[in-house]
Amino acid sequence: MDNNLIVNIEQLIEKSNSILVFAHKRPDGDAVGSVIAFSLFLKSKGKKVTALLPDDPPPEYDFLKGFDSIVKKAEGEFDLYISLDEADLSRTYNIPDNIPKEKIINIDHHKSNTYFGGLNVVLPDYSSTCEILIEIVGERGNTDIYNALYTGMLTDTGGFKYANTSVRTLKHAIELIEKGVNHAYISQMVFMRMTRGKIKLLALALETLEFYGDKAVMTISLDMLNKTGTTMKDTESITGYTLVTRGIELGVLLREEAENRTRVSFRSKGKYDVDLMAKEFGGGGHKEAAGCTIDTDLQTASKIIKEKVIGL
Ligand SMILES: [Mn+2]
Repeated sequence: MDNNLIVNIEQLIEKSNSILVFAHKRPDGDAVGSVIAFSLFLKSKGKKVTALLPDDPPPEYDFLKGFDSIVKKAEGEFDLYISLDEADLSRTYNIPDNIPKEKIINIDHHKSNTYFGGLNVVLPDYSSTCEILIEIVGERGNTDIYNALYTGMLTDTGGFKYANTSVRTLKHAIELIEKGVNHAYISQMVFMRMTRGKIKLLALALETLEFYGDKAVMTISLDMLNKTGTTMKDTESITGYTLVTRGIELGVLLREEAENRTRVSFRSKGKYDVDLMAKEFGGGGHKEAAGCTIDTDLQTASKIIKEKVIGL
């Protein structure tokens, strides 16, 4: 990335004392990793930092140092606001109202980003926000910071499996491993530590899989969460299972968030642009991973998706 951008970020940080670092609702590994990494980085520079995620971060990231100091809500004024992995400020909540635009640094890799900051570092060809931060932090991190950055890059690329994994991404991964990141340990922490409840939830979810040509639909109801003693944050990584079947090009996961609110997540192997699909329902994301919320009950949402996306 352009070195001038890094210099501009540095200047804003140097001028500021209290800084709010935050990411989007329903945080994924990139949101958690980037918020943790950048807040640790700013703390190492002697700044007074508040790290915020508006919803509980998924438990698979609890091994990252700094996980326990993330807060859910922040009020009052800060000298500087750093938004990470958010296409738009509407993607988050629990942050102070009416933040002056010039006090916002917007660092993101969504191509739908609305450039809401005074300084915008929007790089859609980067795998993850963490990958952008790797270049900003450079040699000035420590193991805790590098672990968090590796985690975000690992999860946003599906373990370096998705098409967003570039040569640069892999070079950055090597760089972090050379700096002491234990990649096997992080993989185990992130991918091999499901709770028994979550495994049971996954089994129930797999039972609901329906196949329509090259498309697959999976459903998770509140009743299934209750039965397995799980919560919404346990469902984040289940979406990927909609796409693992041979011949399936589009995976859809419908999650009942409340009586009249259904979260719809889309995954694609590349044939379908799911960012466009999600946008039709007021959502968005990337070409191969996107989501939206439909304000209806699970059954109605399922009907809408089957008509408009599956073509039934
Ligand atoms: Mn991301």
